[in-house]
Amino acid sequence: MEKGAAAAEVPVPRVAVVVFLLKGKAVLLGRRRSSVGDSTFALPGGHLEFGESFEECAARELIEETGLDIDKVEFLTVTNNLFLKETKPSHYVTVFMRAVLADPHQVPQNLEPGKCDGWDWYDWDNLPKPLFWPLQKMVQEGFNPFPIGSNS
Ligand code: IPR
Ligand code: MG
Repeated sequence: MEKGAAAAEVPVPRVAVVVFLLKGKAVLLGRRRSSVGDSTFALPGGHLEFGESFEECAARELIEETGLDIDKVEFLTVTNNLFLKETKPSHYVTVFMRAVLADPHQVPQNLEPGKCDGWDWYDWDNLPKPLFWPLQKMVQEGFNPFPIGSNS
């Protein structure tokens, strides 16, 4: 096999940026339609593109997937996730950001209906099931995306 062809078949880790979009005590979640995490509730976000900052990626993904303009975008944490049993085995380094709506009156739209059943706000104390497992793991470990001192 040619060197180039062999290299093309080697799977590589990818970078994803996802966003805890906070509204009062709630976060925005949508049920995924994907070869990874299908039918589980997950945060908006997606693949980091060449040259992007995490903040730029977060803002672009939110516009593309929900039509929402976001503000106060901040880095929270990063996880290393292997999805080896999924339909499409993959490996993602996932960067978790938080943000708020630029205009609190905005309503999320489902702009990528092939990838998501729809977006809605869910109270942090009453999250839907099943959550996408990397998010579920964070919740189980006590992760809280809200700023310290907020009323969540
Ligand atoms: P896109 O870029 O399609 O929004 O990606 P995604 O939402 O499938 O996210 C990919 C990373 C996940 C699987 C952690
Ligand atoms: Mg996405």
